[in-house]
Amino acid sequence: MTQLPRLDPAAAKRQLEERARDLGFDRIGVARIDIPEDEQHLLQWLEAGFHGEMGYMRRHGLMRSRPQELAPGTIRIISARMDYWPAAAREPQAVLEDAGRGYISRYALGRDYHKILRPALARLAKELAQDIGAFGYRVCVDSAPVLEKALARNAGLGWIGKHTNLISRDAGSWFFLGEILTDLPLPADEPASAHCGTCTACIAACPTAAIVAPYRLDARRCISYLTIEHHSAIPLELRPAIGNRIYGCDDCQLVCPWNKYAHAASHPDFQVRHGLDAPQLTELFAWTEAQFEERMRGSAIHRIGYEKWSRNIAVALGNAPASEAVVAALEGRLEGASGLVREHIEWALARHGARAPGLS
Ligand code: B12
Ligand code: SF4
Ligand code: SF4
Repeated sequence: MTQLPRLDPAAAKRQLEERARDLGFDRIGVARIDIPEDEQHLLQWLEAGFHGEMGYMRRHGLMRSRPQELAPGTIRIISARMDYWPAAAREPQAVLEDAGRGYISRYALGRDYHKILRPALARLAKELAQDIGAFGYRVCVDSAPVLEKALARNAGLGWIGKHTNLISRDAGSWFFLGEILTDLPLPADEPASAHCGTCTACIAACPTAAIVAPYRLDARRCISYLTIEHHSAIPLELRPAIGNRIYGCDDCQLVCPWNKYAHAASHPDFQVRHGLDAPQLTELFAWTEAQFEERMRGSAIHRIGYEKWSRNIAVALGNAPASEAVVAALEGRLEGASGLVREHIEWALARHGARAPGLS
């Protein structure tokens, strides 16, 4: 462990909170590292196969619930929240009900959050080191293999709701999480208490019944997984329920009563780009790969690539009201389509009573 002979842990924490606010974080907390119950839940979740094609979840093993194995010497987790709700975006329900438009989840309408949170956390750690002297740390956002929600709960940032997202009593759930794993002996916060009570609105609202029990998400049924993480064909039986959701899904959070306390994002980079809050499906489907690359640069959507993006839009077009424009948009992309995209286009055309040329 780093030697900091004159460290005043309480003063260091106050510095940290001040610096975090200045860097755009909406809340920060400090957790101890032990999460034995969450480790058990993670193991059961993997055992049930709920992770689907996300093989990295299994590969990272117990490092996910034991941060000290990921970064030796870690004794505290600094957990940070950044709100992303884009206030100026088109009203979500109106877009979900307009089947000719694509619905993109609120978190992905602006710039990729990894590009915002990671540098801000690295800067926070550097600035704190200037204040109190060098210390050991590692920055994590999302892809780093720690159980972020469990650690954030223990840092007092909120509780894990029945839909499995972290909720804060005074800020809802429209926020990202990031962490600094550290060897600093900072004073730990009290874990947040849970406030779902008897509510089950998220379970009832899920279009694909992915929340198989309170706090248990079968990712293989979740539209967020199907449209972002799943690489192969989307299971036929789930395609109709996906509706017009072409990247991620927000339904379980849209119905959560705690989100009336959510705050709008203050970071300008979370505001909508390229009209992605209510795009016409036929227009999106006409994008070439070069246009996708250019327009999605810097967006989280870029990570899924043109092929999966096209697969998702084909499903939404299959669920859109039949029209000549929809059929023409689908047929227009058949030539040169990969096997994966072609199969989804053929499915969509069949939904509209049309056939791909060459099919008997
Ligand atoms: C894998 C992953 C996914 C997967 C699986 C989601 C999941 N629930 O696990 C998929 C692709 C489906 C997904 C979707 C989304 N994700 Co995601 N995802 C992750 C990631 C990388 C790992 C999550 C994980 O460890 N899952 C493992 C399982 C075991 O955990 P769990 O389901 O949450 O279960 C916990 C509890 O519910 C409880 N539990 C489990 N079973 C049981 C049973 C009982 C009886 C009890 C009492 C408790 C209990 O213990 C578990 C451990 O704490 C994290 C980042 C990270 N590194 O943590 C982001 C993260 C969770 N995702 C995030 C977001 C924003 C989303 C979406 C909202 C995006 C979108 N709009 O499409 C959706 C939300 C879907 C949903 N309802 O959860 C944010 C959440 C922020 C927040 N406020 O909570 C995170 C933290 C990323 C970030 N850095 O901000 N995600
Ligand atoms: S994100 Fe959508 S599909 Fe996934 S659990 Fe929530 S409502 Fe269900
Ligand atoms: S909708 Fe209800 S049950 Fe679901 S997370 Fe929110 S408060 Fe909890």
